[in-house]
Amino acid sequence: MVDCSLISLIRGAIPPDPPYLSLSCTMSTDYFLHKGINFSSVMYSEERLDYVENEFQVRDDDVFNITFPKSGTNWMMEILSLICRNGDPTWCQEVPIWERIPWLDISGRWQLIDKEETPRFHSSHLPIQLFPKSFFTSKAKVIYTARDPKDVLVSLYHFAHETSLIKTPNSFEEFVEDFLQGTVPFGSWFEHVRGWMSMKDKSNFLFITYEELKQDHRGTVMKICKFLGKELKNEDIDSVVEHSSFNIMKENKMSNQSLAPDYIVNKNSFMRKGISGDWRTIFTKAQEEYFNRIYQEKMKNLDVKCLWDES
Ligand code: PPS
Repeated sequence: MVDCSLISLIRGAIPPDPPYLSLSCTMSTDYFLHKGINFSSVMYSEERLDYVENEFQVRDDDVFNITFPKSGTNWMMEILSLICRNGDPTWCQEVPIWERIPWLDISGRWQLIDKEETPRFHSSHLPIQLFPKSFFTSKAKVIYTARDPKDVLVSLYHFAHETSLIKTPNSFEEFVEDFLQGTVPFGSWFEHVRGWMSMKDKSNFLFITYEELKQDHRGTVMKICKFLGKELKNEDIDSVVEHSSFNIMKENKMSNQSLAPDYIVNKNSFMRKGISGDWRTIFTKAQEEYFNRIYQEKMKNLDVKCLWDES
């Protein structure tokens, strides 16, 4: 059973500044290559990535919220925060999202994670091959959220114009190529999903899609509760669903990233549209066919059907 009261007490004692503030305030977008994958030097470092992979000690009752960027990470962070508190939104209204379910892989303020009492919740965009080695002999749980890659691409493309974490693309066409080649931060979406899906039959792994959350928000929240061994009353589940809705998160300054510095994300641009299928507004027919061809090639033999495969 998950009980997060201790975490919040401990976290409550820590000032709610974003992890980014402890980093150098540079606006330039630089990547460094770590084991063949691009990372933004604005918030990531070789030291931290090496530490996370080789030294970070995963505990059996840790829970990891893992995604490729722009797949619904913050949405899941909000859902998990609310589940922890039996649907009570106070924590979400008073503590920034990055303090509640902190990032494992980001440099700065990570001591917060290392010193916390259990159970600990972490967020991460890491591909499986860079994940802590100690995870693979633990019983820690992973919730992996995936999203239609064409929507991920479009969300990332817009985000790239609002942040110094991603190089601003010269054109959408160029960005499609970067995404398909896996030269965007965190590498190839295909490798990321394929890598994590190798865990799909394990009992400590839950695969969720953004589309599933959109289609059946309540049912998916219940599925997450079951996976975590957390029993919530009907009205508590209603509250989780209500307070993790797009509109409420968009208005909540603790959740909408408006407290983050502009070089991380321009004000009020993070909660952009929150819909499925936005790719249709920007992909040309030729780009769609090209993308689908590569998708089929790269995802063949993967025994998983997602809602977006039906569209
Ligand atoms: S990040 O920067 O990688 O951590 O971004 P991430 O949180 O993974 O994804 C951001 C996209 O998720 C949308 N979002 C939501 N959609 C629906 N409901 C809720 N509650 C919600 N919260 C965040 C957010 O708007 C981004 O998608 P786009 O398509 O850009 O709107």
